Amino acid sequence: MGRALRIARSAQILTARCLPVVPPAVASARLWQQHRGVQTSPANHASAASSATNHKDVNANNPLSHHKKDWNRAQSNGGIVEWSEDKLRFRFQDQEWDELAVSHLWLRDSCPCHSCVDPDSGQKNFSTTDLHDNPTIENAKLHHDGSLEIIWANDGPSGGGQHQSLYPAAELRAWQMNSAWQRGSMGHSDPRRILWDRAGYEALLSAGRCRVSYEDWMNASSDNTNAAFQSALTDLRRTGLIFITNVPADDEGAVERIARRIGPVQETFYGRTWDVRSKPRAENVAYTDKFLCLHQDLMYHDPVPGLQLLHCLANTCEGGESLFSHAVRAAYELRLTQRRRYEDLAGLGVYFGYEKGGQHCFKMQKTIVTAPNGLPRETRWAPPFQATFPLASGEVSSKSMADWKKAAAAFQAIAEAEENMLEVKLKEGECVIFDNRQILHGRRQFAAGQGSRWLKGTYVSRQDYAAAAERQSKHVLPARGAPYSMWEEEAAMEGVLLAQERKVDGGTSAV
Ligand SMILES: O=C(O)CCC(=O)C(=O)O
Ligand SMILES: [Fe+2]
Ligand SMILES: [Zn+2]
Repeated sequence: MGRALRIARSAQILTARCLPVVPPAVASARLWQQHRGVQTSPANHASAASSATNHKDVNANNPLSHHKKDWNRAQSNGGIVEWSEDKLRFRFQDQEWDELAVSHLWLRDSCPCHSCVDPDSGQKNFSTTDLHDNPTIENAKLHHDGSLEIIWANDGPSGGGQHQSLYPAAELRAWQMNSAWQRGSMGHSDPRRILWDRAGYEALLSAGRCRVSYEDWMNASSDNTNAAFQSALTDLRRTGLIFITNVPADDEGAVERIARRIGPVQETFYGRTWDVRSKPRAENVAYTDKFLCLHQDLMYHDPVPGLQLLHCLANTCEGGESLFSHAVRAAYELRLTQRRRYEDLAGLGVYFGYEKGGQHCFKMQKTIVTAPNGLPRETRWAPPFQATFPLASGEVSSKSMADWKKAAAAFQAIAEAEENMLEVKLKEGECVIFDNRQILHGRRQFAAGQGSRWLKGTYVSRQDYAAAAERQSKHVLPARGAPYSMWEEEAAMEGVLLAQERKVDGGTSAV
């Protein structure tokens, strides 16, 4: 769920830097013996060469067959691989063709072998510019274990000789998922988001979801296999909001320890952690007893924090209820009901700023951050923290501001609607974690004179949150053959909205 989620994690990065090892079953000594400029003997490549044939569009049912090209084909008990002069496509024995045709250049550049990628550092030993524009495949084969072997002819980094690449099966699955991601609004291994409204979230709580005890959250083995922790992290990724219960209420260090189960805290000029308490001449409206409308934190900060945590140490004042609303859900609804307003929020920028105590932050943000397919991925909404608009004197800037204002009001009305907004009064010893890029938070005014209210907060960066999600996905990567259906459980929670979106969007992918 996280979603700068998604700053694109390219398949190259995934290939070359994250999965350096080839399954032992297919790693042969010769593969690792190659060095830059050393030519390997063609006789070594008999395995890949064995069953290749040349043919013209053999598979009429192939979704890619409308590209009228010559395709070479190699069939083995692992499946079929075909390559034309610039593309390669494959199909495992038990699968349909995947809608994936990768370019020779990309494939050669992504070779994970130890002469191309340093096995210790995981860094590349050649530059993409060393490659020919369109590297030549001499032969290819899908092995029984699902790995793909390619023999390259006239290889740039090998000084014009041959080069052998072996891409592990897990990599091929990752390519398939990555291409699904490029078509959709989510990260390649992200679970489907639950775009909850108040009733939807309350139903999850009643079903025992989105809540985990401090003991379970902290009590995980070093490889994070603890089921309660994994389930809470999944809930966080899907809903963007979870509650940790029974946190020691007098422990000021607890919030940082809770955060560290996901990743290091993101320190900002507010500190590693910070206290939300009403005080005179507060440097932030959060540190008063006033009503605080729905917002996201630090829209003027680069990077915008990924997760926010608030641990409640005291909450005996009257009022001070916490408010939450799913901003991406509101963006979807806006898109469904007022498309022009949606486009305005996705296209027009608004400025956020903070200038006090020697700090100077200033940033332009689009209110709705969209995925490549135009669907909403994140939002940037924080009315109290807006800076002034660029001087609205010319016709263009005056119109932009007026258009943004109308669209923003429509978005706000949806986000703040009673049926969309969750209201909870945090108890002492509760800690809330929410995705600051997708969930809006606020609080009601409270009576600071009687009782006390004290929250301790911190952030985790988007990057560290994504890394935790990635670690988790490694545990639950689906078996071959089921890459897209893995997160389908609970699709009912996405309900009417998703169904409508599918209709509007002509079937485009996951929410
Ligand atoms: O007082 C609260 O409940 C929340 C304050 C707030 O918005 C924040 O700490 O970011
Ligand atoms: Fe806030
Ligand atoms: Zn290589």
